[in-house]
Amino acid sequence: MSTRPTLQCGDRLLDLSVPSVMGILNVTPDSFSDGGQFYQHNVLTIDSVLRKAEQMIKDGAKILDVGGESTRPGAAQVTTQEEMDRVLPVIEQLRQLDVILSLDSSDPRVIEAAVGLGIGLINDVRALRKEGAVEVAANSGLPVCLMHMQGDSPQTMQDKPSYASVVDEVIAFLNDQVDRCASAGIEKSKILLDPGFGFGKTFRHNLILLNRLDQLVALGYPVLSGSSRKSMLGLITGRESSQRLAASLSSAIMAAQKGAAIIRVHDVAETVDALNVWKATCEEHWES
Ligand code: 8Y7
Repeated sequence: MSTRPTLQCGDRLLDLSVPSVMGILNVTPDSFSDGGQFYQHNVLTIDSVLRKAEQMIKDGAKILDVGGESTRPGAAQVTTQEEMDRVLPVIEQLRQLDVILSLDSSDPRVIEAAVGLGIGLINDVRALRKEGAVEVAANSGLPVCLMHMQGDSPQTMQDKPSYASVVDEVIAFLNDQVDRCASAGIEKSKILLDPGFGFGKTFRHNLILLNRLDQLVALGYPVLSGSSRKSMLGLITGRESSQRLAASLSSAIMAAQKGAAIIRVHDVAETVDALNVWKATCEEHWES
């Protein structure tokens, strides 16, 4: 019997033998593309988040990524308390569902509190570079997704992205972060990597990174790819974020073909269908 590669995410196991879909749950009033969807008169309604989460699970999401900080370029900064007030009640409610909960946060105090509520994955766009974050992550024993971003913050990352070689620099950065995390006691088997589409990158940088995603995969860590509705797709198609579904599916398939393990998306049902078609054509999944 062959053993499938898996990743232990808290009390749940993620199958890494096929690409998994991570559904995006932004509990922010101001996020790119879907900000404010769970707010009524400026108040977060947990019930609407729960309904959306249940739908995403029905549609085939294996992971839900809960985030309370908008990383849209130029978005207002959030305080620790505000971020906690947004994400912790949601995590508490979603904890009962049959899905891996991922926390999208860079704040060690928010991460620590969410770990206490039973999340299964830490997803940090700042790759645990905030003071105290790597220690909290190491103590949790949970897997961590380390994302590349040029610069320290979404507020400034798009000022003037520049690289001699974007693929080499992203890989060098991520290798450095892996070493730093390993030194802090995070097992390498618990690390995932992400090129960070749109984070301190020009249109061309994003295209090169997607085209060369296999080079990141070749490092041997599961790779998370997040291009859903991003501006690179808007530049190619000339469409607004709400009209970028077809473009998002196309980039999701490309990422899967290049070996990505997790695809982070807004549109779960459609992405699961598209990936299933791709998967059916992969030799190891042919029905006899
Ligand atoms: C990514 C992400 C965002 C991504 C990972 C958006 C939180 C912007 N993008 N996390 N977060 N990778 N790991 O458009 O690409 O969803 S926020």
